[in-house]
Amino acid sequence: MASALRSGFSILKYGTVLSFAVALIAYWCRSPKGLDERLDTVLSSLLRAERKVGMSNFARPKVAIGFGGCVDIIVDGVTLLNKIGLPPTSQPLHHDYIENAEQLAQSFAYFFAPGAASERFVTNETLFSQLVEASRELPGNRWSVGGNAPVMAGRMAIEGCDVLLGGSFSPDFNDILSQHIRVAGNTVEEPDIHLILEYPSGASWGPYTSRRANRYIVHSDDHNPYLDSMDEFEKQLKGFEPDLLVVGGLQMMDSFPFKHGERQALLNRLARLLTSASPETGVHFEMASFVDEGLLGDLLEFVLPHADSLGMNEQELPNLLSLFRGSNVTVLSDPNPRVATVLDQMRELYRLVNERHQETGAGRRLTRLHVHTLAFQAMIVTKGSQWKNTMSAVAKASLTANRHVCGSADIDPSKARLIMDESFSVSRREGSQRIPLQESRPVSCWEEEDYEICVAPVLVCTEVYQTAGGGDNISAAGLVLQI
Ligand SMILES: *[C@@H]1O[C@H](CO)[C@@H](O)[C@H](O)[C@H]1NC(C)=O
Ligand SMILES: *[C@@H]1O[C@H](CO)[C@@H](O)[C@H](O)[C@H]1NC(C)=O
Ligand SMILES: CC(=O)N[C@H]1CO[C@H](CO)[C@@H](O)[C@@H]1O
Repeated sequence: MASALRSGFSILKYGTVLSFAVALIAYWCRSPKGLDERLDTVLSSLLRAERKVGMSNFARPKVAIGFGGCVDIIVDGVTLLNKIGLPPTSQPLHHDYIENAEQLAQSFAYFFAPGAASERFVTNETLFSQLVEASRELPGNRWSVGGNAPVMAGRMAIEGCDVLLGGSFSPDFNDILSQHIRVAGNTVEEPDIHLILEYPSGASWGPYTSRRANRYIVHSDDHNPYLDSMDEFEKQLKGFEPDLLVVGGLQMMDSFPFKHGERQALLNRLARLLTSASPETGVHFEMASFVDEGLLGDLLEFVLPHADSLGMNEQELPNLLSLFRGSNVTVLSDPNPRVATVLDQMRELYRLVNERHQETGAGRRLTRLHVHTLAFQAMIVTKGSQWKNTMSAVAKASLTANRHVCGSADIDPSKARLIMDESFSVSRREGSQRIPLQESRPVSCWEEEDYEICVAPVLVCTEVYQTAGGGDNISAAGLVLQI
């Protein structure tokens, strides 16, 4: 595995060549004339908003991030399925986990057509090894450091933070991490591998055409589900005194065949760790693609109550909300929701989480909720809470979405388009106010009840380099300006 890893990282260098190749197959969409100017203004205004708050040059904020990490192999999803000779299924179907090739085809088809992000555990190791082998041989594959925690850690380090990263990595993995990242965890010989099946908007697989660019992820982890870096992380956390503690990567526990009581025991320990965090340390939990109701129940009990801040995408928001309402998980939601719909869901989630907090009197109050979607970024921040610079943070999150997906720190307006409408309604309730999208002031912020809401349009990247890891980069970028 280690030698493969090395050759894999040499492939990383060809990333630019590759992004060009990916660009060619990506769905090409130029803004009609007239909109170009509007886009330029939105871009320069977002950049101005981002620059408004610089990071202090004196003290680097300290951020502790757990858990886990992996090696990502990124391939074109349809090319991979064709390579292993998996024919398109006639029956798109949701499966909580994947036991065989047919279920893989059904599950992929289910998310591919709407273009919804998804991540599934593969119980069949033979199948998973076959997929990994096939991906290795696929021309144009890329390898990179993956997992929510390392990606967020990387982004935070680039943005000027000192990071304590809880995860167990192989020695060559440690070598390529930023000098501003200190690892707390065990050394493992064979890192867990995640297979990222990317697809551009308009890609087709048999009868299915994807409505937007996204990815379908499969993994068969041995280390990550056990949060095996937690001990070491907890030890080092004491002396580190972070400004922010971030928890992510818990979806690796989803549908994993734990022994009875094992998962609860792990999450109970995590809850104790979170409880022991100083009140001055903000706690952020990054949601993910969860379908395991047992695990979700545990998260609501052991993790959510200890977070001041939550980050999630347009799939994860309705899922979490549904659980709070006492209903089942929602496996698939609209991948292109309207602003009003998302804001209503955010208000309700914010209210329900804080009502529960009041009832139980335990844990922390939720004071920050960040939702990233393809078309826009939205954030709720409680007035008078510790989170600063909400407007700039939302602008930065929006810019990061383009930078990540296009794979370039410099934003090229010819590779971007605005898909948010020219104005949006603040709620689906009748008679709600409409807010125009002003090019020269693209981030709209206003106050309601005890919180502020900010919404920023995303300059949606039209030449997709990579969607996987987007949420992590975006969430981390937003947080950096707020601590
Ligand atoms: C696991 O996958 C292999 C390879 O696709 C297949 O031959 C086998 O039947 C699968 N096992 C189960 C239990 O489905
Ligand atoms: C919710 O899940 C349960 C158990 O999986 C199932 O029996 C029930 O039909 C589901 N309800 C809805 C509304 O989907
Ligand atoms: C594609 C992209 O820009 N992703 C970035 C996400 O953040 C990591 C740091 O963890 C960068 O290395 C990636 O370039």
